[in-house]
Amino acid sequence: KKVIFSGMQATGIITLGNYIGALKNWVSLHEAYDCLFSVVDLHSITIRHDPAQLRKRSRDLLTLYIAAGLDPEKNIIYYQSHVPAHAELAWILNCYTYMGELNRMTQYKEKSEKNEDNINAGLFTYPVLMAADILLYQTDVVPVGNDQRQHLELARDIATRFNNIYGEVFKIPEPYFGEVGARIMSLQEPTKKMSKSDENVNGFISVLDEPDVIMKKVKRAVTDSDREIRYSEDKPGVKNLIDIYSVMTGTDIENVVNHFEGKGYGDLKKEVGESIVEGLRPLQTRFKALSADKAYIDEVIKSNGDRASYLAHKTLRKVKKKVGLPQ
Ligand code: AQP
Repeated sequence: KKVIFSGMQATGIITLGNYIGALKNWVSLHEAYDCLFSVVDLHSITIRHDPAQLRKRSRDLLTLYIAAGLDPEKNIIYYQSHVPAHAELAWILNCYTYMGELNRMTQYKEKSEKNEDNINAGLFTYPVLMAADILLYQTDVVPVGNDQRQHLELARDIATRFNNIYGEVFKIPEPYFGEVGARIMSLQEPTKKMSKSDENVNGFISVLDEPDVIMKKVKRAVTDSDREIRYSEDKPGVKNLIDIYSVMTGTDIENVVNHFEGKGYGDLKKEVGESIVEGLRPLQTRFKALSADKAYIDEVIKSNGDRASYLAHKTLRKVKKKVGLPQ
């Protein structure tokens, strides 16, 4: 079987965007591949955070992976920080990555503009840690949102460079992008992507939001002064709601547009809100049950972390040998 690696940061409770753009796709792939799904907690400390909150959110995220349908018997679901090989390989790969390459990363530019008072070296070398995450497991396929395309390209360049010097050490990973249109935008600023760390809580729907909160946030969603329900780039708010409804109900865009013909924005928002509430209900129910089972989650963390470590060390040993670090 081919290997898949992917991960998410516990910088907030994951949003409907993370669910549609990542988690939902992972579930559709998890049987056909050997999958590693990581809670990439080392990545999360590149921005200022509250330690207790990070610990709680990391555990919630790992639990959400399982609640969404990923299987810790078949897949490997683990904390990145429990496998020190990630940080070790990242250091080594730092020495094979150029400043110029990292300077070109648009996410770094965006994040450093948002966090002007804390532009730390970790934020700058974030893509190298991400390359290490992927390359450690000889990953074939990386399912990511479009926003991660540039980082994945860099991981491929670093791997190719390393292989050119030392022979075939790393597999060159291929990207897997989910369905077209599955980029979910902020409900308040529909030209910006929905983000879990958005300061405006009305901009995103968290997958653990209560039904009444979901309905309220969708009702407040920014649309436009027009009244027509049309799927068009010049109507980003309406387009986003149509996208969400389409994914949550499994209906193609054309049929969604037909469904809403002649209806108003009030109807659209009500039905979109309901589709989200219903779509997330099974996930929320399983999350509650799993969270209450502390012993089970602890066991998954331990056993899956060990399985990840075993695989990671195979690659790390090889890399250390190639670069001449003493065995
Ligand atoms: N709005 C989105 N629509 C579709 N997919 C999305 N992803 C993120 N936002 C959307 C995908 O979700 C995965 C999670 O990536 P991450 O946790 O590493 O962080 P991110 O991409 O930076 O996501 P956020 O929610 O915007 O987090 P913060 O606010 O912390 O920066 C990735 O596969 C991503 O493509």
